[in-house]
Amino acid sequence: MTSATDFDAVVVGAGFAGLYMLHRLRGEGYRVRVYEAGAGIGGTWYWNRYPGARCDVESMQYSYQFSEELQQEWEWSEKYATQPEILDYAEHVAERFDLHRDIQLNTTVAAAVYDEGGDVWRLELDGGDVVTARYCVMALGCLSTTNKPDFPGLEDFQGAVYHTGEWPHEGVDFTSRRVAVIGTGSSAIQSIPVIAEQAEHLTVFQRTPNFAIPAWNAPLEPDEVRAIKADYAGLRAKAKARQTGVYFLSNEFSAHSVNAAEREGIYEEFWTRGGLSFLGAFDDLLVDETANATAAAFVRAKIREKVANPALADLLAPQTIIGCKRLCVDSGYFETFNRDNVTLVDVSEDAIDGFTASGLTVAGAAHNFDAVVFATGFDAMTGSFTRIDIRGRDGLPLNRKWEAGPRTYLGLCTAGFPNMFMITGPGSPSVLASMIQTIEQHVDWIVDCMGHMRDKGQVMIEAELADEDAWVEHVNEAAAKSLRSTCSSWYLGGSIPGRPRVFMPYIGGFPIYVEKCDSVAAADYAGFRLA
Ligand code: N01
Repeated sequence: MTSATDFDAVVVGAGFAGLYMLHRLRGEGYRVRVYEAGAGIGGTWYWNRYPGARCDVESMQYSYQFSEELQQEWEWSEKYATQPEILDYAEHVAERFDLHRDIQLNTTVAAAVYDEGGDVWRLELDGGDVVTARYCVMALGCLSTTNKPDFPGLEDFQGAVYHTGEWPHEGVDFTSRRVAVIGTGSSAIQSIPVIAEQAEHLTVFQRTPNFAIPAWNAPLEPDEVRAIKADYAGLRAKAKARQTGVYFLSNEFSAHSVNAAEREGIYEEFWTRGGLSFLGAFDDLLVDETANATAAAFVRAKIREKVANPALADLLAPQTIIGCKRLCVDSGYFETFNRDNVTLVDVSEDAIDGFTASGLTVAGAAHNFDAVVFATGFDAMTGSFTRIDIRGRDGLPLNRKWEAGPRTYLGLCTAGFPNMFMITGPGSPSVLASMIQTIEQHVDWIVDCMGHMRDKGQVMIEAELADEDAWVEHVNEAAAKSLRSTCSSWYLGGSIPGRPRVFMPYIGGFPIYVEKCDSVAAADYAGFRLA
C-alpha cells in the first residue's frame, strides 16, 4: 500500500489485541505503529496488579492459538494463571515475534480525527505529535478505564488511595495498616483474602453481594498438559463451538428436567469442578428465572456453610439472579469474613457519605483507615473510547453518536467513522466469551478485510447505517432474552452514574457471531460501503 500517510495503520493499545494486530499487519507487509499509554505492554494485565490478581479462564485456554509453536512451547504453571505469569507470557510473545520495535510506549492518543479529503486518520498524541494513517484500529480493551466514584472529600483523606485497576508497580505492603476495600466484584473477591492476611484490620464496604464459585486452583498436571498439547487444535475447535468460546464440560438439558435430588447432585459435581463452568450445570440457567433460582439457592447454601456468623452469611449471600452480574471465582473469599481482623459494612441502603481526613463515613458513622482500596471496577466497554476525542465524517464526535449507548456494526465498525476498526468493540461477544479467542477472530477478520481492499484498490470502508441499525436491534433482542440484562451490572453501564442503560456485548453466542462475520466477508463485505 503506498500513500502519503505516515503509516498504513495505527493501532491504539498494546494489550493482547494490539499485539496480535501488529503481528498480523506486519506479516502482510503494512507499515504499522502501535501506541500504548502504559510504560509496558500487556494491557489489562499490565495495570491490574492488585494482590491475588489472576485470570478466571483456565490458562490452557486463555492464550493465543495463532501459532502452534507458541502454544506448544509456553508452559503455564497453574490451572488459573497469575497476573505476573500472564504478563510474562505477553512479554514472551512480544519478544518471540519481535513486536517491540513497532510499539511506542508511554504515549496516549488524545484525539483521532478522520480526514474525509484523503480518507486518512489523523492522530494527535499527548506529546503534541501528529501522525496519519489509512486505518485506525482501536485495540482499547473492554475494561481499561477505571471507575473511581467521586466521593465528596476524597481529596482531604490523608491515607493512601489505591484502585485495583491502577495498582502501583512496586506493590503495596499493608502490614500493620487499617485498610478499607470498597466494592465486592471480581477484583475485590480476589484481593480481599490476600489483603486480609497482611492488614492489621480490613473493612469491606459492600453495596451488592456477589456470587462466587471456588477456583480450586492447583498446579497443572504434566499429563493433562501433555494430553492437551497432543491435540491443542482439537481443544481450540471445541472451544470455538461454544457460546463462550471456552470449552468445559456442560449439560444440555434443563434444570427442570431432573428431580430435586438429581439437581443437587449435578450442582455438587459442578461446584467440585469449580470456576465459571458452574453455569454449565444446566442449559437454561441464564434464560429461565426459576431454573436460575435453583442454582442461586444451591450457592447461597454453600455460602452459609462457609461463613460462621449467620447474620454475616445473610449479608454476603446474594438474593439475586446468579450470573446476572458476572459470576466471580474465588479462593477463600467467604471464609475470610470468619477472621477477627475483617469487618463487613453494608452500604446497600446507607451509601458512603464521603471521606474525611482520617477515613470515610456511612450514615454519619466514622470508619478510619490508613489506606483505601477502590475495587470499584471500570467504565466498561465504552469508557476507553469516550476519553479519546474521536471524530468521524463532518467532524461528528463519537461521544455524540454514542450518547444514547454504543452503536456498531458487528462491534467492528461504526457508521460515520470510515476506516476505523474496533477489536472486541461493543456489539461483539467480547467479554461474554474468552477474550483472547475473540481478539484473534476480530484481528483475522479485519486483516482479511484490509487485504480484500488492497487487492481491489479500495481505500475506504464504512458500515452502512441501515445494517448497523439492524445489528444493534439484533444485539438488543438477544440481550432481552437473557436474564443477564435484568440487573444493574457493568455489562449495561450500571456502575457509571448517568450512563444510558444499554446491554453492550453481543449475547447471541460466539459461533453465531463468527458465522455472521464470515458470511458478511463472503458476500463482499455486505453491510459495508467500500470505495
Ligand atoms: O469491577 P465490578 P471489578 N459505592 O464492576 C462496587 C473482570 N475481572 O474490577 O455491584 C460502593 O465487577 C460495585 O457495587 P455494585 C471481570 O469481567 C476479571 O471487580 O455496583 N460500591 C461492585 O461491587 C469482572 O466482572 C478477573 O452495587 C461501589 C464493585 O464496586 C470485571 O473485570 C478479575 C460504588 C465493582 O465491581 C470487573 O470487575 C478481576 C460505590 N459508589 C476482574 N461504585 C478475573 O479474570 C462501585 N461499587 C479473575
